[in-house]
Amino acid sequence: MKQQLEQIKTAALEAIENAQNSADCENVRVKYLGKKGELTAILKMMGGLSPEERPIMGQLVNTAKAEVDAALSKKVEQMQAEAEELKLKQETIDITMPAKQDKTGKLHPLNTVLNDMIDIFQSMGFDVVDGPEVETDHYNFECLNVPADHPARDMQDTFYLAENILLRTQTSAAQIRTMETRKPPIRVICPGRVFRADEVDATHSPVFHQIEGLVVDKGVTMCDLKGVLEQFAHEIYGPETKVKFRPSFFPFTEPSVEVDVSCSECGGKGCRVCKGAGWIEILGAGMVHPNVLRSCGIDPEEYSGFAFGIGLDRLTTTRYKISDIRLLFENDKRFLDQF
Ligand code: 2U9
Repeated sequence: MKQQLEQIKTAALEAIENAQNSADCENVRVKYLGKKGELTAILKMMGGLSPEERPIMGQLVNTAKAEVDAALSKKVEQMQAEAEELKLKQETIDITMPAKQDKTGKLHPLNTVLNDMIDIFQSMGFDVVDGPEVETDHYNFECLNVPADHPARDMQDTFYLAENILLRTQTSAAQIRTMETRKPPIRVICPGRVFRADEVDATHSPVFHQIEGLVVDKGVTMCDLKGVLEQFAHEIYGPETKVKFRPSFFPFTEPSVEVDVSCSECGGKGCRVCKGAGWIEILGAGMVHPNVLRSCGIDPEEYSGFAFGIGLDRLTTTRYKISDIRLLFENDKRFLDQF
């Protein structure tokens, strides 16, 4: 029986030595130490031994069982350690690898130019106001002294949504609303999208962007208008830029002017950018028409004001030498990534 015990123990230790994985170890445990295992079975055979032999044999079997159990535990621990080491090796991070570039968003060129313009006007004391894109005929045209037979009020030029409801053609309506709710002194700019039923081409889009400005106070004159707009032109194009005021006409301002700046590309000599003129038109402006002040409940005998309108898209295309205005609206990442 002793010999049989020795054989079982040797076989068990050999099986443990040869185990390749945890399933093999479990099979060895069941085969030798389990309820019906070989070492358990040998204990049951001890009934045939003499009372003197029984405790000796019992001790031998228990020692053998403990030896197999310890070898098995050691093997399992060793396998777990090996698996852990392999896992760590596979998960090793190479800290010398270059990091993945994080993709961050960028400002659209229109927003960059708009932010610059807002900074300039805010530094001169202007507030930024907002207004609805869907407007009434009253706020968009009537209050601005645009007569009923003016071509701008034609269905061909304005997007009407219903009778007397339209997509604003300029941001002036927001300034009309400001004059209704605030008392002078008023100094506001209103940036936003505007809509006109234009044919689409490289320089025209039915949706474009404006910044309009309005100043109303006692004693505001054309000198104030010139001072503010010259300051604006010098901040945007540089202090050496020449600024020219040409007489013009708008229904909402009287007198009205259009403002040109000397071409920053050629310094005024004439080039492809300014189409040989040496000047680039940047905005329209004028003294607010007395009828416009009156329509908002402001007495033109007591107050006066000036207003201006700047096309943001043209300012952006000339600054960045963008050849086609449509690129500003297409959101092509290849185009936008260049700014
Ligand atoms: C009020 C009264 C008057 C705003 C003005 C212009 C002249 C002008 C154009 C510039 C380029 C439109 O986007 S554009 O095509 N605008 O020439 N805008 S005066 O006059 C106002 C505004 C508000 C209450």
